[in-house]
Amino acid sequence: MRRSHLKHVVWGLAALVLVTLLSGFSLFGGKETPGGDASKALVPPGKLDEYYLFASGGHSGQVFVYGVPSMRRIRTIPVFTPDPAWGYGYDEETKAMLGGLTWGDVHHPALSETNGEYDGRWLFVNDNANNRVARINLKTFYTEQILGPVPNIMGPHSATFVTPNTEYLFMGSRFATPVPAGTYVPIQEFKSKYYGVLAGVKIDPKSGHMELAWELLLPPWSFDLGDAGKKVSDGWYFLTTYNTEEAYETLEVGASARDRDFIVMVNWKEAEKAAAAGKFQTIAGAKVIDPVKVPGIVYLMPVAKSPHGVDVAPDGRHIAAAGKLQPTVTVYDFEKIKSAIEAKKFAGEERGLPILDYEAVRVAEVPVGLGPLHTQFDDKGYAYTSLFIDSAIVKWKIGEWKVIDKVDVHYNVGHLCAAEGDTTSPDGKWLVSLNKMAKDRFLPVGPSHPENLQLIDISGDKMKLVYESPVDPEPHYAQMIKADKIKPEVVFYKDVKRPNSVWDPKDARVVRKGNRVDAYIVAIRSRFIPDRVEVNEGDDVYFHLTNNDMDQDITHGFGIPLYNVDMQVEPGETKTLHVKATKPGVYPFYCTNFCSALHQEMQGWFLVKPKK
Ligand code: CUK
Ligand code: CUA
Repeated sequence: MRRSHLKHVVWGLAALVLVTLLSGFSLFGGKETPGGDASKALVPPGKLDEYYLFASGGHSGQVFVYGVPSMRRIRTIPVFTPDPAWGYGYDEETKAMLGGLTWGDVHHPALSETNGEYDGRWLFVNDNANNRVARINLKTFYTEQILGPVPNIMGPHSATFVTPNTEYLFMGSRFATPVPAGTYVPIQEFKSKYYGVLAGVKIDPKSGHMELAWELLLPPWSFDLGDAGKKVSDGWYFLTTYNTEEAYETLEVGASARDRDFIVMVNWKEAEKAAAAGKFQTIAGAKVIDPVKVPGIVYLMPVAKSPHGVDVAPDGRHIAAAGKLQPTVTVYDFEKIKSAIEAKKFAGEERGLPILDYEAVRVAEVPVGLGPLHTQFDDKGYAYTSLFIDSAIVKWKIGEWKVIDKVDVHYNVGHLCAAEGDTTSPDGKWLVSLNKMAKDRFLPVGPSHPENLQLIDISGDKMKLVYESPVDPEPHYAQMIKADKIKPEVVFYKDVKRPNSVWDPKDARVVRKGNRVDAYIVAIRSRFIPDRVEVNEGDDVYFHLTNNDMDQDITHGFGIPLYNVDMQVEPGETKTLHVKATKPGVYPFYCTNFCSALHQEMQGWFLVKPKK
């Protein structure tokens, strides 16, 4: 056996052992579980929390909103999944936004930023399943836009991490596929005809509107996590990769064979210029740039095999890549990266993309422990890294590169989230550990346990576990923003020009045009006006409901039994619900959201006359 072969076998075996460890949750259960100092999390009734925590809901397709430090769950925001509690996906507007898809896989929420600080305007999230991103308006906590499915990209896991002035968010593909999506190419041609893609999504600074600007055609690697540069590294985007082996079978071994993968660095300002200069081919309507043909956009930095998180420190200068299969965090210095690029200090290339010399750009390999995944930062120059296998969080200092504190979490932490943690000035104070397993921490609810959000006080020298909160599947990442930065609306704007609104009961009406019936209905405690809509079997019926109770928290619902519809209309809002009157009979429509002492009386009749 040739030596290089032997080396591969050894690495393959080592990888297999690590992979087994990674998936061996049960090996690490049952450790002593000290309680926390819950008094620090106490927010007395009637008092408000200091921070909002926005946690992704994973394959629930939702976003969960918590208050910190109480860890009280305040709201669930439906994004990619219909939710009758909000009528989301039932009324015409949100139904169109979902485009027939009924789930999504939300991994990484990103708060909008101005000058590298959260500005409290929007929250962006990705859908790893259906190649989409969404924007939530933090004035209303409504999902306002869903962009996608974005062409050519498959599984945008490494999204949504916004740039310091919310110019862009990026979607990097986790799954290499032929392009455009929908193209069939035999899997044996994976290396030559499958691609990874990074999409640059431009965000309108005023409206937050997202638009696909350009894409980069990349090798068939898996792009895992990303982070935007800031301060000195502003203008760059960093991505971790795995499977630079380009394996397409038994990935758990095949994608872990090499001892090095890459951090991919993208100069998005150069990509923007290339798109403007027409240096692209159009694929499925997208401007696709080949970075091999347009140098200066993409560089590679060697990193220990199969890294997971990549996180840019508040100084913008230090970039931390967590090892996943190696017990270290590799830290790069952007000043060195810049010099290396300027001096063209390359250590060869891979697939035509220049590789920076590892020794020239790396400043430290911090020995942190087993299964490092993600890193967050505080206000004092400390970094906090989650250790999935060790079920712990370690604290280390930038510049000293050694662990100075460690706290157990319960159990198997994925991401962690520090107060204002992705900004240029984190707050310190609080850290939330997003644990994948809860096992013995809560009353059992069957074979599956909830996930566990654990609150850790990071204000002192020692990290202290304070509190914990169960959560439904499945937060991957979260961001925590100072509560006073968000100023939600009290009621919706009473827009008298809105075409389908009716503000005066005397304008309420039912209008027929052929087979189409439009019912313009006013909801006001505790009536629907009109309260009778009579149609013929087969009609297309549009219920336009305006909530004229301009009083906060007075929501009216509108549900029709057996027609499988429910919408929710907030004060000042008008929404439209369509039903095809396929079932003859008498169907009471009723208010589904408790609104007054006479809520039960808030009812009307949907009368469907049978065809003769
Ligand atoms: S993550 Cu998506 S697999 Cu570590 Cu950002 Cu959980
Ligand atoms: Cu309106 Cu209940």
